Amino acid sequence: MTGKLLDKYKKSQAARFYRQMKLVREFELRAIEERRNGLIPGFIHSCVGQEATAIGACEALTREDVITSTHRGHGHLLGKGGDPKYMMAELTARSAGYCLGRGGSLHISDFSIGILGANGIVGGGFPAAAGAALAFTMRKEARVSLSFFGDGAINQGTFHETANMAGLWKLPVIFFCENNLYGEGTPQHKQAPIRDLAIRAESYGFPGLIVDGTDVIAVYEAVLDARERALAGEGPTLVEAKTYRYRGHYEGDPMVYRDPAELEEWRKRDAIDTFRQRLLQEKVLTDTEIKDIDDEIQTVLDEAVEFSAGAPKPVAAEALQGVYADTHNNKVF
Ligand SMILES: Cc1ncc(C[n+]2csc(CCOP(=O)(O)OP(=O)(O)O)c2C)c(N)n1
Ligand SMILES: [Mg+2]
Repeated sequence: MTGKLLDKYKKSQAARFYRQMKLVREFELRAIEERRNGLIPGFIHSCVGQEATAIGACEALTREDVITSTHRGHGHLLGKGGDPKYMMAELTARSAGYCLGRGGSLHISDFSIGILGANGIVGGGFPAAAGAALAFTMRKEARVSLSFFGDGAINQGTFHETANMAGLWKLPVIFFCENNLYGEGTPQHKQAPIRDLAIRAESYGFPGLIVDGTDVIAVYEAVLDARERALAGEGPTLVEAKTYRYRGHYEGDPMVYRDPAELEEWRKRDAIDTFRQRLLQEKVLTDTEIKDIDDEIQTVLDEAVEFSAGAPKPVAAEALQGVYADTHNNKVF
């Protein structure tokens, strides 16, 4: 974006971009710490470094729009309005969590705010996102669905089948690729014969564009445009955000497959640091106002951890409850 933030955005919106990105970063760092402390069992795939993609995209959506997320989904879920308290409770396997403590990090959903689910299956979100978009079209509702996925997932058959149908039927769906250059330990150039994944959109009859995934405003504006296209009946857009994960594929990953210098290069463009600098330089926020936001986030996370640590664990006798869902009657058994 050229020009100054306040030429286009209210102070409250500019502050919100910062607050939301910082919430994601701090949520991840706290989850990593609590995992080390033994409070969180199981895997965590953190999105530290990718905050601008999650927040830029989600800020462009309304509460009624829906998302599908991934195994690296905490940022998407927080961005769409997920409650850190119930997310942390789910990560800590407590019955107060989003999935009653039975799903963990990879299975958080909240239909009431349009989170159709994180997903442990790479490429699993595409068909659900298109299905939701088809429902919106049939019901004539002005809503869109956005599917988050990685550079690895775009090579799955589900992407190609869904993109073809969504392109053909001009569904209001946004395919949002977080190209963080790796799928587990495999560099992107060893997974696909092209660097710019956005070009794949052309073969399905819709536009593909590339954005700087470290620039929250660039991401926001790209998704806003894609949303307008979708609502105008012009069909899907593929947005490829170039980004980078700072930590391993999962917590504990020895990361032998990448050069530490690469990480250092990306850190220099850190989305949160550069946006904070911009807020200060353009006098959108003062140091004190930024500190107040940072402090508020720590309070939110302290409360989330305290709530989770004090919450009961699921009991074995109830393990078979909630296994089947009757979505017509909104009941689980
Ligand atoms: C269908 C399927 N195949 C393989 C896996 C194992 N797996 C988990 S994450 C991952 C890599 C995904 O890479 P990418 O889509 O780039 O997402 P990122 O981890 O970089 O966010 C793989 C292969 C899986 N969970 N599901
Ligand atoms: Mg990746």
